[in-house]
Amino acid sequence: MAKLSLTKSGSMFEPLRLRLLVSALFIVSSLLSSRQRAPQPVEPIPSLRQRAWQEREFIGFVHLSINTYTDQEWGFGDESPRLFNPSEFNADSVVGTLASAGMREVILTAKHHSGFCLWPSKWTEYSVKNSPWKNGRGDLVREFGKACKKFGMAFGLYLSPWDRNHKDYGRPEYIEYYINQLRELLTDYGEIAEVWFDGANGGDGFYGGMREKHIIDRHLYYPWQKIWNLVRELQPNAVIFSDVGPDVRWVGNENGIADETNWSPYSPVGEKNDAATVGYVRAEEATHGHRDGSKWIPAECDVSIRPGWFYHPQEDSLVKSPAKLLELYLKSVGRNGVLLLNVPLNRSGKLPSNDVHSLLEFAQLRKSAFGRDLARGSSVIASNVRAGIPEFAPANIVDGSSQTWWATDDSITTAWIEVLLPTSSTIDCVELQEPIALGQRIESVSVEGWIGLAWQTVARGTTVGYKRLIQFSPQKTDRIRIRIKRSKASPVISQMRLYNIDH
Ligand code: FUL
Repeated sequence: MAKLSLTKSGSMFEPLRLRLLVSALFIVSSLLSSRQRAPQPVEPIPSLRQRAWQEREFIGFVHLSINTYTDQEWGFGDESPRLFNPSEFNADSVVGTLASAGMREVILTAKHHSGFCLWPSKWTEYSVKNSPWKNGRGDLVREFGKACKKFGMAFGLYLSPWDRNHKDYGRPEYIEYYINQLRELLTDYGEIAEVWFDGANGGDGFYGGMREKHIIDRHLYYPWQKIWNLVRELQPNAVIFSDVGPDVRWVGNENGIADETNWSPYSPVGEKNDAATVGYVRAEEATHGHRDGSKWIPAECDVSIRPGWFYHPQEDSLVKSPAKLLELYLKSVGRNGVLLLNVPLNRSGKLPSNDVHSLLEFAQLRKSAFGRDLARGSSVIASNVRAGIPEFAPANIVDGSSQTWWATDDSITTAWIEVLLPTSSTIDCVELQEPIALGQRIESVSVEGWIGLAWQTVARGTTVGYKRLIQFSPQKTDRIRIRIKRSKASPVISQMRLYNIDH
């Protein structure tokens, strides 16, 4: 009986099952073939945490320490913690202002070279717990972390590897101390998005009263791999910054500027063309990265809004202007980098008013420069479309989404893509984006405008990467063509935007 009913029910549902099976096979095979149809990534490629970091684009750096009260840049390590008193500090007001300026992450100098800690570390007495601020009960790291959460900002920490206060600096005991502090910061303060390992290391200092010079072997003293493994273990989403990555590299200068050619692939090289490490790297190579670099280590372009990193009253008149900040933005974010702009807190723990003014005006300038994309609504044609299918259509570059792309067939490494604007417009800047999940591919482009009755080259550029802004003298036109002249593999573009920056 049982057998009979099985056969019976089997025969009843067989055509349906067959249909289901056929449609499932169809879905799986079309998914597979669309995956095969997509261009293969060109190694190296970014991790998810690196992509999230790059998309933040504009990061704030906040320098505050005892230096703020002693008018120093590098505290010696013997300055009294009693000097530290940012009595009007309000984290919401600081972080809120940085958020209004368009920053999406804030990195705080939890400990600078003097060794003074902005949180009450249980591993040292040289911290806020021995300062008059909040009667020794304050915790800057805690307050910044909470405010960042409130304003939807990522939160990063700078923990100086060099410590001019610690008696054991230069000995193995200090490494234990350093790791304990790192563990404390990465355990007790919620989600940390970036850890900043500075390259300045070793020299003279207080060192618990010895007042000596402690020189360390940069290759041997810090167990970097172990330190980075700890970051991975405690904060798997955090990017690690240093001269050699592993996630984010120093751009090689403190002017906030990447080279026009800027590869995220990078193979760090030591100063004498030997092995590189933190504090020992050929800085000039970091400014452009390497076409054939073996690791994906994009550039972070750090710069201060003032000459110094810490607050000095005599620099109140030397705050960078909004126009200067826009120039830096174009030379960092607009060159496949991330802009890390330092704004120091003053002695009362506030953002100085000139700096706030400049920051907010800079935000306005960006809005006016990039608020209107003249390419939206254009029709787009290209010399080649991958497999001739809509999934890779040229129109994807003006749809406002970086999830869709124009791609060509695999054999193609030179191509053009042309945008026909809805109306003739004055244009002085092109923005291009590659979907970096597929690696960095494009090496050389030119921008052409249909002017008079002919195509004219209005600008040339090299690498694109996550974002490239190419400026040129204003051109009135209704047709812009991007020529890809060289590419490591078939070019893929996710977005193209057109602006009139200098209107
Ligand atoms: C440098 C430090 O020595 C400066 O004081 C500052 O913190 C800057 C961001 O990094 O290496």
